[in-house]
Amino acid sequence: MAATTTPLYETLNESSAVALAVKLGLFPSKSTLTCQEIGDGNLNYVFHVYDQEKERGLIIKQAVPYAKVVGESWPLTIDRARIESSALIRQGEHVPHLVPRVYYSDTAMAVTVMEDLSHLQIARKGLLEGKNFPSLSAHIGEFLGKTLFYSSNYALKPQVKKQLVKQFTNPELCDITERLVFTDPFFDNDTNDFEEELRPYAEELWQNNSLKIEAAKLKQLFLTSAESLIHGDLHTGSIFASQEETKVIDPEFAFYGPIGFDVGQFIANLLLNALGREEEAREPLYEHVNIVWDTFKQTFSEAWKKDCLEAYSKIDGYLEDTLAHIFSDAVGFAGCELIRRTIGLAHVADLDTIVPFDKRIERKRLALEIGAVLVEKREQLKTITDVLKQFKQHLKE
Ligand code: SR1
Ligand code: MG
Repeated sequence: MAATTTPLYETLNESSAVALAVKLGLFPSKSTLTCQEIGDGNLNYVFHVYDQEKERGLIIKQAVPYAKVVGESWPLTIDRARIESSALIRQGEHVPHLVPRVYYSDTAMAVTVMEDLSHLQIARKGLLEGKNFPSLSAHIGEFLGKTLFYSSNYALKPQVKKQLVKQFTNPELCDITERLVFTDPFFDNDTNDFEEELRPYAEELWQNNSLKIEAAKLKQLFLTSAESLIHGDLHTGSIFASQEETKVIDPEFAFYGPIGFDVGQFIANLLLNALGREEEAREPLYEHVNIVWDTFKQTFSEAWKKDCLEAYSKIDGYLEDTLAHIFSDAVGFAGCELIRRTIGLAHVADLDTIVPFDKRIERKRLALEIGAVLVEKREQLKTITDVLKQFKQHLKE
């Protein structure tokens, strides 16, 4: 059974998507428009409407009242469309060059009409083709530094921030992450999905109580730490990129959560891509990991020095202490992401397309091993160099 919608909700198809774009005055009525459903994500429909003559397009995204990846048996709130368009608008206030422009949104229809980014490529696809997107990590570092700082208590009056926490309460999408990232992969749960050859390693992980306690602590942080308006699903499939441009899309999982979550998920997805590559091709990914952390740290610190409202902000050591806790959280969250993308429900092509099969299993085994180290040793790993050292060491053994 699908989630609740109102009578104003109607599922779009290619012709009603075109009609909507014309009705909204986004194209003149006589335009020669084409439309294609291009959604390849797990949850929504995405229509690309294109004016052949003017060579101009736009995107109409619609949330359906269930998870598309599973079907109507998995009801899912369409409120995620409201969350997504509001998050894009807020992010656009701080990093307009790094998110798509929103032209229109309608909560009842669960529709967001936004900038056409089809001149760009999904970063995961490009990375899999061996592209390195030189600007990617500096852009994402800036995105993280600005969006996370300016939505936090460091930059906002407590009353304003509390209102935002309410506006961005997103229980159903958070529940997906709580289960698929933080719970199911750590237990022998039916939602898990992995090759039989990985079972001994999965079982080892399920029997590792100290790892499970650390995973439980990270889950608690995700459940309770309302630090900033986070993207909530910042993997490389949520990013469009080219050599020069980067746009972060799909913030339907956005809510007030721990700052380290977005940072950790992005780093983990870079590492997942590195795991699919041969040694000589991994360096650009390591550079991205270094750059994203350094740029995040620098952007966040500059914003803090310029705009921090907190009375304690100028106390020596407070900023450094804040960055240190964000870092260890991010390392732990990165570990959870490595584990869940290997044995959980939602996989990544970076691992699943590794050939031959034996190599795939070996790299997945390493993903589990490294993931567990990042979760368990997150407090000991003090710098991004320490994290990369661990990663490289495991790949060599
Ligand atoms: C049912 S949704 C599965 C995954 O896809 C999304 O992009 C999130 O990563 C979620 O965990
Ligand atoms: Mg998504």
